[in-house]
Amino acid sequence: MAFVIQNSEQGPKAFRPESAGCYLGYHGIDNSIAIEFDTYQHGHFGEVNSNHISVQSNGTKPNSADHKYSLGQATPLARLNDYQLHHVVVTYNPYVPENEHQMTVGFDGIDIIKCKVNLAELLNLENNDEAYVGFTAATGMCHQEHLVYYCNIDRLLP
Ligand SMILES: [Ca+2]
Repeated sequence: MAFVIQNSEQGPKAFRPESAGCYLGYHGIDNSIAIEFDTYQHGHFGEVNSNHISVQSNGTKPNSADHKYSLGQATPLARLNDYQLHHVVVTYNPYVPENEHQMTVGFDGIDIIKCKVNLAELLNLENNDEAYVGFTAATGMCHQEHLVYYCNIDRLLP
């Protein structure tokens, strides 16, 4: 599954049915960034294992599940599909000093990914800071349940 920030011209209908299976539902959504939670290893995507989190973007072009578009990735200590709830926190602060990371992905209390990414420069956003957020998920020949137990989005900066 993936947490997706996007400002595609298709708006909330940007989900692409052809991006099932290994494409996790976000592949092909233009003008987007996705934080994927991937439990299957596809060798042709350069994935390191079957239990990884990756921040994926191709800027304003259609996004890709290929890891050559990864801005940062990590393997969490726990299995993503261990039937347990995991606490994920994605933090984005564009106002950090130039040499620091604007985006972090925390998993069960540990920041495991830090990315230097400025969404206003990477993507074409409404009013330079507005976009759709949501989740996509997909499986191919295998079956898996994806559960978002709670989602809260806080805007901490003006
Ligand atoms: Ca992947």
